[in-house]
Amino acid sequence: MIELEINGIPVSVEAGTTILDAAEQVGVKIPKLCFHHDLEPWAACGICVVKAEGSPKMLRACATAVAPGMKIITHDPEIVKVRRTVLELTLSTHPNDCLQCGRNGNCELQTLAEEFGIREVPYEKRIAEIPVDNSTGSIVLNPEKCIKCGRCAKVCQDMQGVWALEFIGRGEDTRIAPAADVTLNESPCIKCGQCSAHCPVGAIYENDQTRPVWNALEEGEKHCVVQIAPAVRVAIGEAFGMEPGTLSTGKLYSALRRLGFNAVFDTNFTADLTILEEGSEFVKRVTEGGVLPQITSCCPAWTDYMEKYANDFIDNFSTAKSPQQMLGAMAKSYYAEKAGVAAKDMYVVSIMPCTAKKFEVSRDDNMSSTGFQDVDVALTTRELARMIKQAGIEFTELPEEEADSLLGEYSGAGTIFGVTGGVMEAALRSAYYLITKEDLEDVNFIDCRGLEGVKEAEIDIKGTKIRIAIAHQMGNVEAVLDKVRQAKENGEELPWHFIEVMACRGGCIGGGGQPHGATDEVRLKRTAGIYTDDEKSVQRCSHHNPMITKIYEEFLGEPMSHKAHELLHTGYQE
Ligand code: HC1
Ligand code: SF4
Repeated sequence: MIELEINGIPVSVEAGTTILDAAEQVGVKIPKLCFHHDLEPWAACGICVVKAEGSPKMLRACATAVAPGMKIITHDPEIVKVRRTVLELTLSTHPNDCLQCGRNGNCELQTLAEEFGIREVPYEKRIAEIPVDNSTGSIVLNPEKCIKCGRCAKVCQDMQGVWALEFIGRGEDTRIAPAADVTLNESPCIKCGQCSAHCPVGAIYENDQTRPVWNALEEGEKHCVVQIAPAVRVAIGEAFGMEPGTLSTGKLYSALRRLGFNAVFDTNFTADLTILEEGSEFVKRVTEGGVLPQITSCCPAWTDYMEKYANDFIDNFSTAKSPQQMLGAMAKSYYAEKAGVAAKDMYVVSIMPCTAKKFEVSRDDNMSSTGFQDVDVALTTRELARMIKQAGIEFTELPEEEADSLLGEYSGAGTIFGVTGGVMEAALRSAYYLITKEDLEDVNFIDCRGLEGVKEAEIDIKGTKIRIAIAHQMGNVEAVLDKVRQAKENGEELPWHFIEVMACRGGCIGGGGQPHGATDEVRLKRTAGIYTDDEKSVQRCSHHNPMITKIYEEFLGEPMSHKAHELLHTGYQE
């Protein structure tokens, strides 16, 4: 351990700890802009400067490791003056339209300007006039607001391995953009939204689609139904001051009813349905010699990546649509029939932790046999939080309500879709049953859980050994794919039979549309909330969900039936 002092407070930390982290441990807050706990520090902005006794120059607290006996001063008039200058220079190239900004009230630059009491900026204002890029329909890049901290490019390159964003230009004209200055839609971007989740200001944000949803609710011409994704329930509370991981399912249902939706459904229900379809598909591939490994397809950023960069895996992709799309298809068919509403008169909204879900709803492959787009609009958790605030709903005071039962009841297996490893764990719980016609004694697959980038396990299903891999955070995925490619090339045994991929760190709980401020600490709290939901569920396996049994009996026939294929399965772009 290294012993040092910060502002005279003794502190003992592990070797390699930065001054910034050591200070946080004793409750001393050093301002930061380019630094984020998910990323390696690169000391770009200079606002975290501190002094060390005996050192002639100021140190950047984010990128300097502690040393034994250091005496650090984090705040004195000279340091505050330097920080104020950094802020003033940043503000000199930043527009003053905070009131019309998507990050108003939740902007790291705005907070610092307020804390430092900035009232005027003694430098000439120079705002870059570069058009806003909304070419993806999922995320919006507004270069005017960019403070060149570099977080988005780091996330895109280092965490996601996509390289859609980089610094282009030189000197004063340096800015963040896709390489060769193409639009985001022409770039390798997979719309995961991790850049928007890490941007400290309003330079990259979700494409706000709350207006058309308000219009549909106000006009009342369409029968408006809504679904909530697994991961939304453990994160939306953060937008209302609640602890990350707080389960807000019941409050969400009542908030959505108060907003005016005619029916409130749960994506967890169709997560259960996905398991029956995808699990049956897997069992068929294993028992009848189909293409293996089977790879999950419910993450649209991952699907986009596969189609662009790994389409040698098209035949490995499960043809099951994602739970979001399945719910839309079931709402416009099964539910529409029951409710006596024509599919053309239905408006399906989904609340997702994800920006790529906006892209998924408009994929050509996601038309179903209803003849209409399965889902009309996908909103992120952040957009729903704003709608709830606009409607004057006190979220924390809401009563707990139930979802509408037809497409709302779910098992613990459905809810764990929201975390990395959850789709796999849910699939294994039911694959065991589908193969053996017996239930597992213990449904917990601990090897599937946790934040390790790639997880592996082997499961013995009465003599059939199934090897699985789980990868999350796009940057971890290529290594998994390469291992499969190598085995195929060398004619060796495949390393795995089933692979789960989620583009965001931690799975959907860490999605690009979730409330800002996710770090691993927050992700673990949201994850714990999901497992609590699983443990308290009456049914822990998808095939035990009574409404799933009912829907097959009344409507779909059996998993993988012709009708199920027409409504619930899809294809991919070669
Ligand atoms: Fe997800 Fe999924 S788990 S993709 O992460 O399969 O977005 O939450 O809704 O569709 O169910 C996201 C979450 C979500 C789908 C499900
Ligand atoms: Fe990169 Fe994802 Fe942002 Fe696209 S959405 S620029 S892939 S981080």
